[in-house]
Amino acid sequence: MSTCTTQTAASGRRLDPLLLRAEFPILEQMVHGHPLVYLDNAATTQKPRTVLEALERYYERDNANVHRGVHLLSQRATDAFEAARRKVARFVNASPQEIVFTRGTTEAVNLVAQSFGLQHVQRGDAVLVSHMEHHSNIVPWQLLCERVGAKLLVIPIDDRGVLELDALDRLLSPRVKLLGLVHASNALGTLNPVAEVIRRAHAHGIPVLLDGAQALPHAKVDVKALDVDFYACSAHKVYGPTGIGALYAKKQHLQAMPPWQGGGDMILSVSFAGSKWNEVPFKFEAGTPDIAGAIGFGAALDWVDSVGLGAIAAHEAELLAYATERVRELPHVRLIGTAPEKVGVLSFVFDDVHPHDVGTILDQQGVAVRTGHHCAQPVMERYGVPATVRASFAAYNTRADVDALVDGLRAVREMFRV
Ligand code: 7TS
Repeated sequence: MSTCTTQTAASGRRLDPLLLRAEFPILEQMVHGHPLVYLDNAATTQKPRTVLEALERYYERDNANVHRGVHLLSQRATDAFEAARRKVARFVNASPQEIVFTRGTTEAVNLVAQSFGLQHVQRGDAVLVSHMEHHSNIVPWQLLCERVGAKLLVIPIDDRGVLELDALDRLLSPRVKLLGLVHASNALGTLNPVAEVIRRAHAHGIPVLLDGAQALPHAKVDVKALDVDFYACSAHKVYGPTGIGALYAKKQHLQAMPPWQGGGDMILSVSFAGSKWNEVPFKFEAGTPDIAGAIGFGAALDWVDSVGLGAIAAHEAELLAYATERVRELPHVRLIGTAPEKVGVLSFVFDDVHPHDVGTILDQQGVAVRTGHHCAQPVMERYGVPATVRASFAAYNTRADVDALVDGLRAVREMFRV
């Protein structure tokens, strides 16, 4: 591993996945008569008891609207909500004013496209993304480009799923007004050399947005060291609740950007002659936010801190290496995504069995994997497949989970033997 600030950090601590499992009530259940083996963590992770308790405690004791009441419950709700913002900020080394709560990564990217994008991208300009983006870092830019008459340019990837940096250099030009890049690919697992990409883009004065949905749970993110302009993430991929996430943006960007949604909380004053915007980050948080969700997000980051991100990353790297080796041994299997730097995502296809059939047979054995295009259809098109089977790992997975996956895949092979 390199010493890059965003690489999976080496850690002296080791985690015990069996101890951690006990903190996740959902993992105790049986599925189709088998103990649940949950390997769909890139879609969403399960939630530890501390997160579930934080949600329950909020609704049982503190529920009230934030930023507006003088009464005690409203003050407690506001304090907890703002404490969660400070936790998110600390987790990525930002200041709390630079953290906007959103519904998740998707909404964070849309916010940047519709506010910063509309302000900076004009007819004849370009937005640059990579060939390994999730749809949520493609479609918002397509909508913007169609609206203003700009072009979407694409950085190619090689057969392993590694970003082609030489091609990036050729694509960087004064026309490009923003570069959007996935930090870790959900379909391939590739962990991109984001510090280097940001350095090259900034040398041309081009701001960079990173889609951190898959990186935040696995790699140390330091927005200051990266000097990244925008960082989008979702709580539910990092052991937190669904429907909440965050956008980090440099303060000077947030201050210069126009609001993208209007309503309560985002204003200082309103009159029919005109309105004045609230200070950042509230300017971008119109309406009652997902207060419980934000508090749950904070609790999830506390949980990750208590286990240690470095220990989680090291554990997942071990599982990925073991799973890669075992799945490779199976006949007629092709791995999709073999980059040297990866997070815990193993995508593959069988030559002769459709991924959906594989997924259905695995489910019958209690093994939950994702099959499909993973909202990354350009990646599927790049490898000439309609879909892949994807196993993705989290802190609570074990080698026994990988063995159950491989046993299930052997059963698939048996069934489809010709
Ligand atoms: N970006 C990446 C890289 C993702 O993996 C996802 C979700 C998103 C953005 C969108 O996140 P959201 O929280 O706003 O929905 N990825 C997946 C997946 O791989 N399977 O289900 C959702």
